[in-house]
Amino acid sequence: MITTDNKKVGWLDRLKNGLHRSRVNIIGLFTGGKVDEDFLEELEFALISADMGVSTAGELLTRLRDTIQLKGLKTQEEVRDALREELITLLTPAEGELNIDRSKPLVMMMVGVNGAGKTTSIGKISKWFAAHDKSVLLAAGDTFRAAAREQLAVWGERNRVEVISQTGGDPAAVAFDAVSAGKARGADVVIVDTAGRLTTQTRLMEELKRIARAQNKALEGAPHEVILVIDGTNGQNALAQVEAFDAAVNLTGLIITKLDGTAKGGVLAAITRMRADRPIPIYFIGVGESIEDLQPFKAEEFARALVG
Ligand SMILES: Nc1nc2c(ncn2[C@@H]2O[C@H](COP(=O)(O)OP(=O)(O)OP(=O)(O)O)[C@@H](O)[C@H]2O)c(=O)[nH]1
Ligand SMILES: [Mg+2]
Repeated sequence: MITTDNKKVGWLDRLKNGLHRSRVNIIGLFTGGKVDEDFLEELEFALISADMGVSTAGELLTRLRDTIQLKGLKTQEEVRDALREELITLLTPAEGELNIDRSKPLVMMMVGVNGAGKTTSIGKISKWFAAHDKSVLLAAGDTFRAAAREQLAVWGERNRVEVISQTGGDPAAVAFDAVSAGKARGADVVIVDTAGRLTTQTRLMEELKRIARAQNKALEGAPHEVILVIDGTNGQNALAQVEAFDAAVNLTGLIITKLDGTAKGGVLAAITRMRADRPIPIYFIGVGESIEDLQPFKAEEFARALVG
């Protein structure tokens, strides 16, 4: 998604601004003083406050203490470099590129809690695909609300992307129709939007399975990607969302939005660590509402934005 160097600089600044609160708390500790137990404890607290959670921050600090001993690090500046490296190592398994050429059409299903940013992200991604000469078909699987259908329809018109919808219809039927249409028309990508749902709404979580099965009936192997969209300001609750949606529909990727508001950012480290054995790639992160505000996740970029 990164097209020019100019855009890239703008993006990095936006990411840094977005993570401002955590950044100030963490970077503010590096005042050039001594590397003692008080300093390390304050650092651990700043990482916990940045939404990393107690265990991830604890693990980072254990590794950092080992490195300080092993390499005989003396200055805070050296410790900051070491912290950045540890964070990059922790986050790197979450880097992953969306490979859309492995099926035609490639079918992507978007899931998540209410208001996470699913429909907005679909809009941004479709626009990007369209700009790269990939034909996209959208399934308005959020059949509950007319506004949701309209939201996608507007996006579709703006970007010359066809939207399959059904007034008051069954989301599984809409998904089936869209994947069938995508197959028949030789579309490159079919994206299935779904209504937001809470992880505690058992019936709605079950419904997701049915929506996924309908896609598989229309095209074996579909959905190829099941992407959980997470609101970056949800903090540690994001972990529960990953577990619940993964248990229901086997997630293949994540998008973390709204890293521009009150989000603290550390939750990306917590999610990656939680799934250290079987990482779920974070395909994109979002720092705002315009199309350039959704960009691929890069561990080093993110670590630099968070801890300097
Ligand atoms: N600041 C900010 N706002 C965002 C971002 N992504 C989405 N939003 C806003 O979040 C709100 C909800 O976005 P939607 O895309 O409608 O969320 P959704 O997951 O489709 O919501 P439901 O369909 O109701 O579950 C909208 O006002 C978006 O403009 C982001 O990266 N940053
Ligand atoms: Mg929506």
